[in-house]
Amino acid sequence: METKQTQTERRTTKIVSLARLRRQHRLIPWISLLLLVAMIVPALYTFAQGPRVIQFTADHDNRFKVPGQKQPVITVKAKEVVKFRVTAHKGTETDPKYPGCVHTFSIKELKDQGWDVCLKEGMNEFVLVAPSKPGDYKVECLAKCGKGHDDMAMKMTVQ
Ligand SMILES: [Cu+2]
Repeated sequence: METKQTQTERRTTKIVSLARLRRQHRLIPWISLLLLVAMIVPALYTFAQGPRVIQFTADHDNRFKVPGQKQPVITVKAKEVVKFRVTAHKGTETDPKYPGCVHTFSIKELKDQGWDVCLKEGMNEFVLVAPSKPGDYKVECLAKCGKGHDDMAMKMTVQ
């Protein structure tokens, strides 16, 4: 036979564990929210960063120049989205076949994928997607820009 005291104790324990359970349940929405934030923040961060920027110059002496490099080479990853920031300066001639362009930024075998960009005097910004096939590609200027035009080229390495 249970005493009145043990009955009360058991009832108290039940109430206490019920209260604990309710408290734990109250945490669930907060934990879910925290998890959601933990998932969204890195995604937003990646999105806000945007594509990698590659800068170079298509100069008045009809040469491509990459800062810090003697022989200009640009390196991208296969299928990478790249933002180009190109400063272009007019050479000794302009090509009537490319009106308004002081040079072009072209890769012959990738022309149909947008890799044929008219470079206007000053700052040019454009976004391109790197080819999926790794290897070395030849970047050329296709607008006859005067002395040195035939050698106006640089290498793009796709990794
Ligand atoms: Cu040229």
